[in-house]
Amino acid sequence: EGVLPQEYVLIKLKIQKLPEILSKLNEPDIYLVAATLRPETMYGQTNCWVLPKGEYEVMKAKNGEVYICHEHTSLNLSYQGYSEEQGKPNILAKISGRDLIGLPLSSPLTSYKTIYTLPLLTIKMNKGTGIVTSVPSDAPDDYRALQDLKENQKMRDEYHLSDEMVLPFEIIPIIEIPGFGTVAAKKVCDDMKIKNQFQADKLAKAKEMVYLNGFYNGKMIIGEYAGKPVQEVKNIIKEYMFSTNQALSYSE
Ligand code: A2H
Repeated sequence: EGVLPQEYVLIKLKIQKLPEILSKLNEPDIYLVAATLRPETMYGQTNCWVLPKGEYEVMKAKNGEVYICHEHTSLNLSYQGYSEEQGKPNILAKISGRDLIGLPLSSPLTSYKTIYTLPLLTIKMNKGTGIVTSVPSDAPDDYRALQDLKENQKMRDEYHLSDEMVLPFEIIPIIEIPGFGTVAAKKVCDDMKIKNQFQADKLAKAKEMVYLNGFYNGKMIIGEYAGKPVQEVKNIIKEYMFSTNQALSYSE
């Protein structure tokens, strides 16, 4: 880990229908917050990931909004202007990853009106919020984990996922990278014959390759900035989501 703080964009994914354990809090607007370094890829979200065994907190921020994230994140957020009192986040409840799986969500910029929370077994709980939004076109981890669920009915059954939460979600091409096409993560995973989400070394290489090439050579092919280089629009899209209150700034 570096010495400098990492700055993330937290994407707000609103829970469309609260489960009992959350509806009893009488807070109508509750968001999963997912940490990303690639705000310009949010056009391609197909689902959101949580760690089934993870423990999350439900935090009421000083602006009245309610966020779900890992406890280290709520504590950090309390020092970053999101709480009345620094170091004292207002925690309404705790909830396990398992209880978040299968929830319908609305998320910024994606063309899917509803996406679902799905299990990802490789989430690190000491990083970001412990919640990751999934962009299978450009993130090899996301591509491979979504394929795992699509190809494996047993795995879907294990997490009580209906087919509708997984199978209809096609990859959305959002960025063209010369030499990689418009679904770079799929190309690299297929080329490297990555078989599942647990092939950590191969996935790390794939991620690095797609990430660097996407940033330096990628061009948007969707949305308002179609035709523009990723480098040029990354911050514009980030600021747009901040100013419309669809995302939060967070560092750790
Ligand atoms: B990125 P860094 Cl399209 N555990 O967002 C595992 N992965 C996590 C995480 C956690 N606790 N918190 C965040 N992440 C993911 C989009 C994306 C991302 C694309 C392409 C590459 C990419 C959509 N998923 O990341 O270790 C999040 O996935 C490649 C760097 O803090 C976040 O950005 O450097 C990224 O890893 C943060 O990684």
